[in-house]
Amino acid sequence: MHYVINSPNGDPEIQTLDVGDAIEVNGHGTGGAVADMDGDGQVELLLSHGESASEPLTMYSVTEGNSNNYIRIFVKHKTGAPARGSSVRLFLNDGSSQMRVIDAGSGYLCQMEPVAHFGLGSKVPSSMTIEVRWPDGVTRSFDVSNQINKQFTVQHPSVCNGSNFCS
Ligand SMILES: [Ca+2]
Repeated sequence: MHYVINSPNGDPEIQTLDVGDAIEVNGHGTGGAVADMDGDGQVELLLSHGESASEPLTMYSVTEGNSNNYIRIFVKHKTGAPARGSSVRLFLNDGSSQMRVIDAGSGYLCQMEPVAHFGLGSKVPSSMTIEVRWPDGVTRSFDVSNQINKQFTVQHPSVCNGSNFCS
């Protein structure tokens, strides 16, 4: 498993992560996905197995980084369903940004949760904004400065219901 960090010169750098117990060498076809299964703001790793065989799922929780900060954005389609295919860009007051696409399909035997999860590490930004772009091209920006370590929902503008993240 690999992850991306910002190197000291600001360029993205890919590093290998020791997955520990999650190295599973037995089983038929295997898929992997990450999702926050217990709502604590850290994603768990889910592995599916089996193809046509009956084999159990396995779930792994991480033991590091439980004091890291995060922000999670659940973008809804105008029908109320998860807005798969939407993009969410998070801008921090330090000038950095991150982008996530609400997963429309991950790969063989797996599907990620339809939430834009942004890990912030130890950062506590004094201000944050997001720009959401739905698959129909509608784009809106929101101030999310007070949403650190939370998950919140962004409604499609055509079905605003008075929520904070709807315009
Ligand atoms: Ca979790």
